[in-house]
Amino acid sequence: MKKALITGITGQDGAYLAEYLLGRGYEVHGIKRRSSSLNTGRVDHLYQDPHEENVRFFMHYGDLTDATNLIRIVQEVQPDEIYNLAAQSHVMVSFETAEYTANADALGTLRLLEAIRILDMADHVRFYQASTSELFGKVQSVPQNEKTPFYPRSPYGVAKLYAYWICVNYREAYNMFTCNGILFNHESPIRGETFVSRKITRAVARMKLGLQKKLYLGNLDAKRDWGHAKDFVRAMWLILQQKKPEDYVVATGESHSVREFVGLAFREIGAEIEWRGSGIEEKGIISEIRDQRSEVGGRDQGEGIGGAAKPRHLKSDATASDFRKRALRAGDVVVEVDPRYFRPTEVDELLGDASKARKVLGWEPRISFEEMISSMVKADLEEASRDQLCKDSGYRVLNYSNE
Ligand code: NAP
Ligand code: G4F
Repeated sequence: MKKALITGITGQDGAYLAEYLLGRGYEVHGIKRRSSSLNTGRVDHLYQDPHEENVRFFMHYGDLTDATNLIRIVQEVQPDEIYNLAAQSHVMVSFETAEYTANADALGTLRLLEAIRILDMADHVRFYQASTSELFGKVQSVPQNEKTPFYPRSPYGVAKLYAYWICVNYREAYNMFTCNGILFNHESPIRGETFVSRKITRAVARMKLGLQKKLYLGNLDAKRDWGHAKDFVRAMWLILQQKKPEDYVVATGESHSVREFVGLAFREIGAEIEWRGSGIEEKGIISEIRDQRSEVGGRDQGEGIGGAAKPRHLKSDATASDFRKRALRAGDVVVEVDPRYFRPTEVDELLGDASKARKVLGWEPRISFEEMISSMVKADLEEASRDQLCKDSGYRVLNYSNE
């Protein structure tokens, strides 16, 4: 049985990858950080009581900033494949925590590679590095592929640039099987709440249920090549199954603006958005509310992560009357620009060319941009409805919507 070690298993990609590898018969080990409250929500459905037989899912406490701990875990687990997904992954936050981001994202990668070397495992361990389209930053050509020069635009991008090159260097210097997956943005219902995609779908769901009045965003013109995380973790695995270690761009080949994302998310709840004004005065206003049946109840229905059943108290025939009851009306200003979300240096537009991944790995995305947004809004409606139930029952509901 193949053994995989995943750093960042409690994150979006770690959870999907763990599920995917377990499905392929792997024994999966994950590194989680100690935190003051539980941080395993995304993988709780994979947990197996260690006292049971045939357990294939294990978690180890660890941190990418702690070399001795990484060496010990790699030694204990003796993995065939290591997927280094752990990172301080928020671009905006990296401007505030630049040193920590470099420590975890850049040096963390080096520590893992050194652990492999120190333990004499360099000749048989396969190593995947979670590289990023943020490396292209201020893009030097459109679309971006494996040959496009890098120009990172944030401490995060710069830290990831080190990680990218140290993987290439260890491949060339020590003949190690190290690969970079240069992944463009990928989202899902379990995306962190402060990335723009989830911030939008969460706000839309909460507005529909009257739990939030407005969504404040930064750069509405930013364009990203957004795919679904489930498709992207499949590419990670494929990258490590090849004969030769190489680097691959993984992307959908479609680019959409933040503004477009907002429009589609609102459409999912039957509301049309009209944009008025420009610059920091631009506003998103509801121009129309359709009498639309909106399904509530399920993120990636029928599958492992979050495949929860529809809560009983929810009506499946939510209609325009819900909007009337819950406050959203045509003419409402629902989106405003807040310059606090502008970045000191921005990546304006990303568009990936994944021809190599398509040709060599036979990879292509299966979930469209529209399907992804739809699944995210539905899942957030389910979550918001839980909050709504609490609120309607007189309990306090926290509002941390505009982070
Ligand atoms: P994510 O949801 O933010 O997950 C990051 C994971 O890393 C979490 O499990 C987090 O633990 C863990 N982590 C953070 N700092 C750590 C440290 N010092 N030691 C150990 N673990 C640490 O990120 P994601 O979206 O799944 O992305 C996975 C990887 O792909 C990241 O490296 C990211 O930079 C990269 N990437 C992501 C995208 C994308 O669009 N999602 C695109 C390209 C590349 P906690 O749960 O305790 O916070
Ligand atoms: O969702 P974002 O924060 O993702 P970003 O910066 O593209 O980074 C993500 O994708 C990278 C791959 O390219 C990963 F490496 C990285 O780990 C992370 O997963 O922002 C997307 C765009 C940006 O241009 C940002 O300025 O949306 C713009 N934006 C506009 N308003 C906002 C907001 N971003 C956030 N987070 N919050 C806003 O209110």
